[in-house]
Amino acid sequence: MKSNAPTFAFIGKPNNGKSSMISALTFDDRIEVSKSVGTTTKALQYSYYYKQNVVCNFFDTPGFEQAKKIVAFIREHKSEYFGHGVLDAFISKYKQEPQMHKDIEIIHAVLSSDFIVFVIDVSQHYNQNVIGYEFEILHFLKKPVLILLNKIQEQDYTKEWKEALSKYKLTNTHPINPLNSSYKNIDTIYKNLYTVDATLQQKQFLDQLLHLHRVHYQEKKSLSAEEIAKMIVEILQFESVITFRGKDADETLKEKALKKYQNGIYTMEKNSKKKIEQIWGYYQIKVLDERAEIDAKQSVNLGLTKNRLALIGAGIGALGSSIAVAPITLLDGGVFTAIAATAGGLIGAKTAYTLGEKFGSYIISNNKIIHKIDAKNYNATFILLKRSLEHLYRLIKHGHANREAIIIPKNPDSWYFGTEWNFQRSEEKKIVKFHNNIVNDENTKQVEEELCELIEKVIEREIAY
Ligand SMILES: Nc1nc2c(ncn2[C@@H]2O[C@H](COP(=O)(O)OP(=O)(O)OP(=O)(O)O)[C@@H](O)[C@H]2O)c(=O)[nH]1
Ligand SMILES: [Mg+2]
Repeated sequence: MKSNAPTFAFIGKPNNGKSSMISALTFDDRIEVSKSVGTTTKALQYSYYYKQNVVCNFFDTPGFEQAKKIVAFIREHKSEYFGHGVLDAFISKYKQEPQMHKDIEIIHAVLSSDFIVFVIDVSQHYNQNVIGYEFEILHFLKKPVLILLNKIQEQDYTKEWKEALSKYKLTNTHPINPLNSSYKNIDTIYKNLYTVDATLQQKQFLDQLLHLHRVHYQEKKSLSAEEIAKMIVEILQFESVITFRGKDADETLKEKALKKYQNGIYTMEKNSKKKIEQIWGYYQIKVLDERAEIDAKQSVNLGLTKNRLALIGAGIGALGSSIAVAPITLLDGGVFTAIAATAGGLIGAKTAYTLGEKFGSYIISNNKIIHKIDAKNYNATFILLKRSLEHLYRLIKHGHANREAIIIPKNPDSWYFGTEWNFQRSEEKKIVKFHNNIVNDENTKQVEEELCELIEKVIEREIAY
């Protein structure tokens, strides 16, 4: 497949969105895109890989600078050569001249591609003097061309452009927006690529491209669900231990123990987020996570109320005194039930320990402070799940062509996954069952798989469509 993967050369005036298009199509933010004109300075090939195979190639190019000169050369010499030979002659003649290098690279890219994608900024008026020579080059090449009309949402001069294009028999035009990262939009762009005038054999590769891009997207959803489920299991099973000498643990030590537990959880979350960012091709765009710590506000917003938990049969009756620390009718994000220790005495709840207080519990036993999840804190799973889903939601909605930072606000009031209604009742039940099983170490593998399936469904329903 490698050598036969279809190759598309993206050409067009500077700043018209060529690199943005390739970035969106390859789901990769490592392609240079910027507001300034002339960002791409040489022709670069980006291969779209799926399972180590090249599915297709995209040539990103700068805009022609010497289009007029190229056209003059073609007009004067084309009768002396066969086919594209006149362009080879042009290259031979000018390859020593530094100011021609950019254009020669573009010619190389165009000649070695199966298809040409011409990106036009239709928020600008059509101007024959500015673009006419490019059209003439395209016309001369006689390669299958696809015209993508970009920035349509700014100003729309599509009509003028279409009229002008039709004079050069360039009629395969499609409006696009590389900044819209929805699956539907990207899939439409792939379907547009599919409309190029291709041979039977090329059509087979284009069929495959369309198919693989869809399979790939599906796979990213599954991988994300697996990663999130795995991370939650790890956190629910996580125990952090700190050993001390002497009779009792003092306050400083208790705080240290709690910090260790918190840091352990945050590290697991952070690593998981990083993996998800890579699954989705976010390597460079900054993710500004203002919600790093799990605090009371999040617990209240992301957890289920006591009534709702009771409604889905979470068996919260057993929580006892911890309910007393929960605000109003909300069962808090966590309960800090100090469990009677076999040795060393009992630690009272301290309001300063936010995470511990809302999330986990600890015991002191045999000169050890042991922190772990509170078995009855069902909301711990809801909180972790919603934090991960919010992160994924913000990544996917952002898109690769948009180079601004991705911001996850601290206050869950403005989160998509910040309401009570993100899950269906049956899903909430499954989440509670999952939590119960994991903390009691029962059917771990099976419930992890069930949670994974559930997450994938939520991703499909709420995020990636
Ligand atoms: N409003 C809007 N801006 C867009 C759209 N597509 C791209 N841009 C912006 O246009 C600017 C240029 O985009 P690039 O993708 O770097 O353009 P290019 O054609 O590769 O430019 P050069 O590399 O300079 O030739 C960036 O600031 C993009 O964010 C669009 O559909 N709408
Ligand atoms: Mg560019």
